[in-house]
Amino acid sequence: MLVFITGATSGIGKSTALLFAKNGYNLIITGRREERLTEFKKELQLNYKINVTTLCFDIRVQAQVENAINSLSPENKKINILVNNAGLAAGLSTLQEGTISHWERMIDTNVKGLLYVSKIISNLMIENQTGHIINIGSVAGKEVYANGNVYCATKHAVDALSKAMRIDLLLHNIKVTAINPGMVETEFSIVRFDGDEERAKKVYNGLQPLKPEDIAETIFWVANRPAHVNINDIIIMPSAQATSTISNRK
Ligand code: NDP
Ligand code: 8X3
Repeated sequence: MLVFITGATSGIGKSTALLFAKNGYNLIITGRREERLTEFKKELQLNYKINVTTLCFDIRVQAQVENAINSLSPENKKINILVNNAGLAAGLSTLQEGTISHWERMIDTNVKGLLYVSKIISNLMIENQTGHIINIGSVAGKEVYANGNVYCATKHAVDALSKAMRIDLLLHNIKVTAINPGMVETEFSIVRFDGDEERAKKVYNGLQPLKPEDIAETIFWVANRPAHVNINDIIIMPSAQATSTISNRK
């Protein structure tokens, strides 16, 4: 079995790659940070008897996505599971005070990047008439919170695209699942606040957020349901978080 994971250099994507590796799946791991990909590949191949291929590309650039996936060997094009995980939030402010470059980064990564990857890989899956696409959405794709405007819009788009893909790929025996986490402690908030680690830490003050491993386990469980079962949609939250903005902080 072969799993293609976008954004495997950190956080949820990295934990997911590790869990699939531990269970003997071959991997294609992607991201922009080549050094991290190379190190991670070495670690995985040393510890588990699997094949790992790295693809370094910026998901926002369609030509890079296309060239990277087209460069795969015929064997590596037989992808069983695609985890559309690469994504980010940039900034947290009202729309009227928003930064246009932040908006473009989020839309280009979370929506357009996911589309570029999904188009090519769904066509590879169609050739084999089997596959499973797992999209990482967010609770921000289910509700809107103050100052979350464009990030929430991109994750609402992922929610809509997951539903659309499920319909479009139905006749090709390709499952589509959306997993929508609440707060997960990864590099997410550091990226959102442009590297401000102090501000990022405060997001999780007084509560236990999800760990990336929690999402990896959910992805792995979803991917291992029997052929006749599909999990359409999951919202997974820390026990201390009821909605995007209502949390039980000590
Ligand atoms: P991290 O910042 O830890 O990881 C993000 C991953 O996405 C990195 O591997 C990064 O790789 C990759 N990525 C970002 N931009 C690009 C790009 N332009 N091209 C290629 N790869 C890119 O965050 P998380 O693990 O938390 O985020 C993973 C997903 O989970 C995202 O879609 C996020 O929106 C979603 N999510 C996160 C939540 C959270 O609270 N953490 C909650 C709900 C959803 P590199 O920088 O090497 O390119
Ligand atoms: C990440 C969770 O609440 O920061 O998608 O939007 S949140």
